Amino acid sequence: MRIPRTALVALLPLGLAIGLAACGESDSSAPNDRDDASDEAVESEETVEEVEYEDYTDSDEVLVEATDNRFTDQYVEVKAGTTVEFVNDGLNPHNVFPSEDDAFEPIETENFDSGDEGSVTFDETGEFLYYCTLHGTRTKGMVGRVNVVE
Ligand SMILES: [Cu+2]
Repeated sequence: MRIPRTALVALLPLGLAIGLAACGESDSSAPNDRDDASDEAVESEETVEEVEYEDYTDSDEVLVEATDNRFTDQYVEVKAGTTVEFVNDGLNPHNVFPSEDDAFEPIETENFDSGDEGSVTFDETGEFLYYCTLHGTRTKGMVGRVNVVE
């Protein structure tokens, strides 16, 4: 039985989500969630939609496949301390970057060509969004999430 985890996370200034290519832009105003309840996202923020996670909380190691151009399983729930292994089963190079800068150490393109593997260990709880910078934006396209629970 899996429990769908729902969480609204006010994540990114909208400009960042759209103007992704010019990364490195830093936070001029820290996001805060004072107005979560309203049905329209605050103009300057993007509300991240809820997703249903595959429950891997019984597994110590979880495999996520990158193919051309998606992650499978796209949404996984794991317990803190779990290592998520990413495998590039596609024909093209990909990468795995946190949507929120520095949330975890990225898997760089040069280390994630077809057939390559890379792993990320999630020690802290929380919802971690990630994406392939070659085939997605921080919130759309080739994206995925890891929800880390106790
Ligand atoms: Cu990709």
